[in-house]
Order: sequence, then C-alpha cells, then structure tokens
Amino acid sequence: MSDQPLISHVYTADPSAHVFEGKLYLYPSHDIDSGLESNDNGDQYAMRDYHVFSMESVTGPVTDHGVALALEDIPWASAQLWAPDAAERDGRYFLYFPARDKDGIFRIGVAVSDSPAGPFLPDPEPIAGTFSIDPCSFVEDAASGGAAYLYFGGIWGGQLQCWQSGTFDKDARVEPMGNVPALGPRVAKLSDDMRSLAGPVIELTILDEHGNPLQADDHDRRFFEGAWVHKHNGVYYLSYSTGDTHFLVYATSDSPLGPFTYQGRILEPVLGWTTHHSIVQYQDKWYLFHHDASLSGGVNHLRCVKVKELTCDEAGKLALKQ
Ligand code: FUB
Repeated sequence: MSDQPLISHVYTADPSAHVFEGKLYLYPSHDIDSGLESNDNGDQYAMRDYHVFSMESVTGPVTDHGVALALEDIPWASAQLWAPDAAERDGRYFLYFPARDKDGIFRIGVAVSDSPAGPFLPDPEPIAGTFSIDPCSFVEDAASGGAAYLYFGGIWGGQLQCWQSGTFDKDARVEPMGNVPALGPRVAKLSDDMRSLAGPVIELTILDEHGNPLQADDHDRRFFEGAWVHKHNGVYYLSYSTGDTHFLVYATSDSPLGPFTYQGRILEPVLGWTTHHSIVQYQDKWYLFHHDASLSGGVNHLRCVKVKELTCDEAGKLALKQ
C-alpha cells in the first residue's frame, strides 16, 4: 500500500475515519502555519477550522467537502480546534471537537448536520461536564443495545493533568511522576440526543500484563492522548498515542468502560512529534488512518494523513499488514 499522503492540498492530522452512507469519511484536524514557536503546551497547533473528506476506496481519490465548521462560528470557543471525531444517530451526524473556551480551558463541543459532509451547526455551549481534548465517539451496534460513549483526554497541552482534583488547576502543568498510576482517558455515556453526557465521567484504567495499572513513569505504554475505541469479535479495543515516546499502542477489554489490558504497539514513531490515528473496517478490511509530518519535511504542526492496512489475527492481535 502506498505511503503517500492521502491529502496534499492542505495539511491534515488526527484522522478519525468512519463509514457513513457506504463511503469512508475522514474527520481530521486542519493544520495551518500559525507562525508560533513550538512548545510543550502545543501553542503552535492553532487550527481554525475543519474540513471533511470522503473516499469511495482507500486507494481512490479523496473529495474535500470544504469547511465544515469554523472557529468564528463557535460561540464558546476562542482558539485551537484540535482533533475531532464524528458519529451518526437516526440519520443525523454529530461532530465532536475540542477547543479552548474564552478562559483558555479546553472543552469538548458538538455540532450537528444532516449530512456526514457537513456543514455542522455548533451548539452554543460546550458539552457540560467535558474537559481536555481528543474526543472519540463509539456507538454500539443495534444488536448490542446502541449505547453511545464519548472518550476524551490528553496530557501536557491537552490539560488532563489539570483535572486530577475534579476542578481545573491551571498550575498543574506536569503529569504524575514515579510509581503511581498514570492518568487514564475519560469516558462518559452520551444521551440519546448525542449532545450531552448521560452519566458520570469515568477514568479508564489500563492494566499491565500482571493486572496492575500502568505506571506514570512507563512512558512507552502510558496514555498520552488520541484515544480511539473500536470493537471486533466482541472485544473492545482502546488505542492511543504514548506522546513523548511517539508510539501508537492498544489495550483490550470485554467492556467499553474497561478495565483495559495493554497488548502492544501498532505503529512505531513517524516523522514529526505527534502521532494520532483511527481504526476502521471498510469493505472487509481493517485500516489504520494516521498522520506524520512528511508533507512539510518534518514540521511538527504541518502534518498529513496516511492509511495503512491492519490485520487482526485469531487471537485478536493487531498488526500492520506486511
Ligand atoms: O492536532 C492537535 C493535537 O496534536 C491533537 O489534539 C493531538 O492528538 C495531537 O495530534
């Protein structure tokens, strides 16, 4: 499979892929040259809108449906439209997105459309009870009850470490250190209207091979950002980025609420600091959509989306197709 960027007329990252109306839709971040100095807070990722893309085949042309949502149309947001995701219910489409509110605190917003391509109309306020970044929506199939969940969270610039006490602590700039449990992504059930949380926000536990929570110092395996959940053969897969060690890894559970058990790596480090992905089944094959910074020659905040075929063996182990 080609390692070329899927989209090269604009910079794109954090691709969330879904099959809607028989086609593959991509909901990525739209990177721009912000002109800002790079820092660990991620200020240089100063994105201002989202485009939606679709494709009939993973090797075919990609259609750019144009601006689906812009910062100036979101009443509560002030900056940094980071990694989004989308979901469908009863023929309506929901775009979940993180942005800084007017106080500089990351929240998750939702915008609605009758088409998977948008444009999306944002709700006037962020989803009550949400915080941090990188929303991922997972909707059970009808046979399993159809419940919808919203996962979110990311450390460092994503501010998850600021919420350890339950309220926002702007001075909590560093993640936990030492032999203490690492911070986990958050999850809550979505209401039937898909625009509010139906239950409490829960911290997911990710266990090691001995059944102990992954430790904060275990940077090769601990959660950093970019949670993605998919289900295959009754198993829930939570995949995510390890951030400063630049891996995409995964863990499995028999429940969407965990606990999850760490299983291994999906992708080794790519060109560029961040790594962020989605996993989707399309026309009987599994695919990993992800990004690197090859289109800009390695500029961390000017990224491009790529796709790779994934395999899942009899034991449920994920691997890139060789
Ligand atoms: O694109 C901005 C941020 O970079 C995302 O929210 C993170 O997951 C990382 O890819």
